[in-house]
Amino acid sequence: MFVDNKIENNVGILTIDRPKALNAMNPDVLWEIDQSIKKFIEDEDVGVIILTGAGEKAFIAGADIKVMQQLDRKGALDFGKLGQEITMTIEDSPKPVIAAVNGFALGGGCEISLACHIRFASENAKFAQPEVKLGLIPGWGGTQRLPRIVGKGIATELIIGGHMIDAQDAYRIGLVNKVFPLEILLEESIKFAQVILGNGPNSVAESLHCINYSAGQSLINGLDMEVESFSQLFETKETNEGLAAFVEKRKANFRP
Ligand code: DAK
Repeated sequence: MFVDNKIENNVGILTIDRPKALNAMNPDVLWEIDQSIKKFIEDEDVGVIILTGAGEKAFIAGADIKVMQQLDRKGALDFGKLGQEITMTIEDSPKPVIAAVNGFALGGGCEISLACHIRFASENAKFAQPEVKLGLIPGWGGTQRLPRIVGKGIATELIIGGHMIDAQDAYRIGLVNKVFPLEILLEESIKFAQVILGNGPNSVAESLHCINYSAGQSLINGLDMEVESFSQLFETKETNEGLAAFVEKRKANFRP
């Protein structure tokens, strides 16, 4: 087993644990991540998912280079599709997924973090899309998601330079939301997860949906999607509860 899953107070914590290869992803690791994320999405006890790496050195040091060395074109296509499917499952998750990046997030590891809705990093975290150094290109969405997050110019520099940046630089360019000392990274990620859990689950899911799918849409189409999501919420108990709680001067109870 390369992935450890636990649920603490409605937060599903998925820890990638393959220390001898700095949590690099071989097909087994990828498959376990895929299954674990899907289970957390289906589990009613889970409202927010945190993805992190075991140990103090790596979040995920990328796809397993030794495995990639054995791939032919067909194998690369299958491996690439599995990775892309996982990043889509994460990005499309109606439950927020937080990457708690606790060390190296390289190549496919950086791409997994890019698919998460929020990235928190430890002070020792390092990010790179180093594929060009291996004669590759990012293949799990790096060329698509990185420019959307940090802008085309910076993303291009990172992808064709292949160099590593530290957590502070990642923060400066907007790649990570916050930086914490390693010892409190998970604790702070859980704290933010608890903030989200206090909010309406449907409102959170609809927000994620609108934010994700506004990219590439015209403003008019994006606004149409937003107003549709907004109005749908008026058929839910959650919205009744949220509005009533304000009027009655009490805290909303979205998860009775
Ligand atoms: N794969 C396999 N093993 C890895 C690994 C990786 N990505 N990263 C580290 N390891 C292993 C090392 O080989 C070493 O194992 P032993 O030699 O002891 O057996 C062990 O982890 C410890 O690593 P080091 O001894 O190198 O540790 P250092 O502290 O000296 O250096 C490092 C840490 C992270 C700087 C270094 O290990 C490193 O540069 N690792 C490679 C990082 C990298 O280039 N990652 C990106 C991989 S490319 C696709 C789509 C996407 C992708 C692929 C295909 N398709 C569409 C088909 C994704 C591509 C990538 O992710």
